[in-house]
Amino acid sequence: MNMRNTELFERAQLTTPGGVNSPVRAFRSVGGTPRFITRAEGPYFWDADNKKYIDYIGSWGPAIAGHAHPEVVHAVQVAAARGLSFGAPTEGEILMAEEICKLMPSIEQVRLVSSGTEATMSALRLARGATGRDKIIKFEGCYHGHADALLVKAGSGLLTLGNPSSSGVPADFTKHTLVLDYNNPQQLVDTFAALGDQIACVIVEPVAGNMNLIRATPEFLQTMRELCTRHGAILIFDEVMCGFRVALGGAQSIYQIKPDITALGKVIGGGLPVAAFGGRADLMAHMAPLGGVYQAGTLSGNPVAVAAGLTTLKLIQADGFYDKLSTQTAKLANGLTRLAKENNIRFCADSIGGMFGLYFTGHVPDSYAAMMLSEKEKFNQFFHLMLDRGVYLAPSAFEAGFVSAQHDDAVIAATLQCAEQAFAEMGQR
Ligand code: HOZ
Repeated sequence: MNMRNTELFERAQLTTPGGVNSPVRAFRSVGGTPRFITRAEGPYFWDADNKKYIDYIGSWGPAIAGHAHPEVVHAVQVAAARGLSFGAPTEGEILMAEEICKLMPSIEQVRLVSSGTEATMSALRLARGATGRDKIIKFEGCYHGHADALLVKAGSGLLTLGNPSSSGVPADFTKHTLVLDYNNPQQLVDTFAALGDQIACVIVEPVAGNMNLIRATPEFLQTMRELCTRHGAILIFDEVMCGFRVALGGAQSIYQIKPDITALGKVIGGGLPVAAFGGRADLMAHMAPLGGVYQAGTLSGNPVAVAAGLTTLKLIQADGFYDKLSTQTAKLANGLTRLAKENNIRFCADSIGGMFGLYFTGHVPDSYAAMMLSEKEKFNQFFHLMLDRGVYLAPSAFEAGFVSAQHDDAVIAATLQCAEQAFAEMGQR
C-alpha cells in the first residue's frame, strides 16, 4: 500500500524542496504521503500505486471539462505538430482574446500571460502606472499569486504552512499594501476617506477560493466599486480561480459588477499554462508597446496552450453546461451536509457553479477570521478517510474544491457513499 508514492516522495525530496513544486501538494497541512499522479481521465486520476481516485481538485480548477477531454487533447496534438512555440504572434491568440472579450464584456482588451501570478502582478503594475499612485488594497485571506506586494496575509499554500505572509519579501516592497477584512464595507469606506487620493487599486477575489470558498456579499463589492469610481482608483477582480468556474461570465456576471481590470487563469488554459489580464481599453493602452507599463513573456500566448484553452472555452459554452455543473456540485455539497448531520458532525458546505467549500463549522464562513474557526483536525480526519476510500479532496482545509462536467450522478453517488462511511467513523471517535 502506497509503496511507490512513498518511494517517489522520498526521492523527490532529495532534489526538490519539500519534494513538490507547489507547497500545498506536499500534504503538510493534512499529513501523510502526497500521491504522485500517473494519469487522469474524466473525473478520475490514478496514483503511482495504481489506485484510482475521484478527483475534486481538477488541477485546482482548469479541468472543468474533465481530465484529458478528447477534444482538448486532439487540439493540443494538432497544435503541437505545427510547432511548440514561436515567440511571434499567432491567429490563435486573436481568437482567444476575442473569445474572452465576448464572454466577459468588462474586458475590452486583454493580454495573455502564462500564470495567474503573472496576471495579477501585471494588473497591479498597470493600475499603478495608469493612476500614478502607489498604494493598493487587498483583503486578508485572498491569494493573488506570489508577487511580493501581494504576498501579505494571503491564503492558499501559505495557510497550509500556517503563515499567511512569506519571508523573503522586504518590508519596503509591501509598505504600500493595505490589508483589510473581507466582507467589511465600512473598513473600505474609512480607508478611502483617509487615503483615497493615494490608492491605485483594490484587488479582490469576488468569490474567494484560497481561504476555502467564501462568497463576497453584494454590498461589499458594490461599495468597493463605488469607492474606486469616486476616488479614481482601479478595481481589479482576480477571477483566476472563479472566472469561468462559478458562471460562464465569471463572478462579475453573478454580482453584475464591472471591474476595471480582470485577472484570469486556470480554465482559460484548459490544463496548460494560459492566464490573462484585461479590462477597459483606455487602461490597457498603458501597456507596452502602446504605453509605458512594461510586461513581456517568451511563452505568453503559446500556441499549444492557447489551443487547449480555446477548445475548453468552446466546451463550456455548450447548452446547459453551467446548469449541469452547478446541479452536480450542489448535489455533492447538500449530500455531504445531510450525511454529516446524520452523524452529528458539525459541518456545512457551500457551492457556486463548479466550486465548493467544506467547513467543519456551524455556519458557512464569510471572512478569513470566520474560516479560521473551522476545526482543522476534523477536516484532516475526513480528508484521510476519503482518500483511503478513493476520493481526492484538496489536501488543505483552506482550499476550495472543484467539480467537472464529467462528475455525473454515479460519481457523486460513489463519493457520498464514501462520505457516509467516513462521517460514520468520525462520529464514533
Ligand atoms: N495555488 C493553488 C491553489 N490555490 C495550488 C497550485 C498547485 O499546487 O498546483
